Amino acid sequence: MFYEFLVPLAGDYNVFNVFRYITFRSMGALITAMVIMVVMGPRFIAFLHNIKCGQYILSDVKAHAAKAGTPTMGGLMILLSLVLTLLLWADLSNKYVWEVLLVFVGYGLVGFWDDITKLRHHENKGISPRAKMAGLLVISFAAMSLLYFDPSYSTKLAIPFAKNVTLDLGLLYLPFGMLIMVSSANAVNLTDGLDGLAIGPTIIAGMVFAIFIYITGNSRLTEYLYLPYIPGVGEVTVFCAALVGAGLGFLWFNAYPAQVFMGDVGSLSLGGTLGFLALLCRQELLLAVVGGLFVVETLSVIVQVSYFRWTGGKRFFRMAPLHHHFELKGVPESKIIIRFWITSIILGLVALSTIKLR
Ligand code: 57M
Repeated sequence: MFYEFLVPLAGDYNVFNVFRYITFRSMGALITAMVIMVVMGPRFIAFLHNIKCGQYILSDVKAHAAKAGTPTMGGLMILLSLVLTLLLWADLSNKYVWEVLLVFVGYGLVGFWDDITKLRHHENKGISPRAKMAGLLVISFAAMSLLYFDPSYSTKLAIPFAKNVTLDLGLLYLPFGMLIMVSSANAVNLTDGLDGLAIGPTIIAGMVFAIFIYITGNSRLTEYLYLPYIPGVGEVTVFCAALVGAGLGFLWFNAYPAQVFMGDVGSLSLGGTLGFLALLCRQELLLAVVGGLFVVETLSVIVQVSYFRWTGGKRFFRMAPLHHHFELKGVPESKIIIRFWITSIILGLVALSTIKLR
């Protein structure tokens, strides 16, 4: 909105020229999203309490019993603050802004449907896995079709650390992209089991993608850095910045001991969107590094389930996903969270180091 209303005034008042710059609007978006969250948070959490959105706690990990009744569906706040911020700061004529919103809101609605169903049943039983997957696939298909038929996009995968090596997937790029989005959403969902554990790495990934996306939309930088140039995609930096701001604002309340959980409405929307951001800046494989922590958590479940089947009932970890293993070993929750964040920061830096290393 600022872009549409204030940039035309730049001819008469030079000062409004700053609203042209993606960097300026991104900073504005980050601060706006964070302020909306911090101001709205206490009222929204009280509202969730009032409408009895308390989390049902499974009894497997004893330390979690004290968390019973903590309101969930805090992801709705992230959704609201991000959409409002984008309407204020983004160039609304940019198609990529609407595409990323489609994934973010679409995945959020599927998560919301699951959360509401769990609350209605007063236990942890949400919609069927099949219905959930169908919802996520429909949205992923719509988003991937938009990319696939976009002349600015190619179906060639960039290989991290390699300058001239690409892998052309052709029509397979469509299901590949859908797989990336759905896996990323599920990986963030699995990780969301300790206070601040999912939102911390999401904020870091948001920062890393803000940099990659800004570069991808800038012809001079892409030429210098041998990265793919996609005109117009740079505007999504404003979305990434709003994501970081809303994430920080959510962490304000989700930090240990949490006053609110994000629910599936938060974990699915954030996870699916991280996958789509990787597709938008053509760094699909690098997502495994940026979101390395989510990958490790998911792998721990795969190892646990496979080992259990293979050995006829033995466990590899005390419990999966990995954070539960450390909890059951007696590591305090806040220590696990901060160590996982440290790991994420290092992985984010490794991902950034690939910018020049190609
Ligand atoms: C979501 N949800 C949390 C909260 C959050 C296949 C299997 C590995 C699936 C997995 C699973 O169900 N994962 C999905 C995990 C839950 O959090 C809610 O869910 C939302 C995210 N979807 O926003 O609303 C609990 O997590 C805790 N929490 C916090 N702070 C937060 O900020 O403390 C969440 C957010 C909350 C709260 O206690 O109630 C969850 O863990 O349920 N299943 C598991 O993760 C289970 N693992 C398991 O069964 N492992 C087995 C096999 C299958 C691999 C094994 O190791 O043998 C664990 N789930 C629970 N307890 N609750 C087991 C221990």
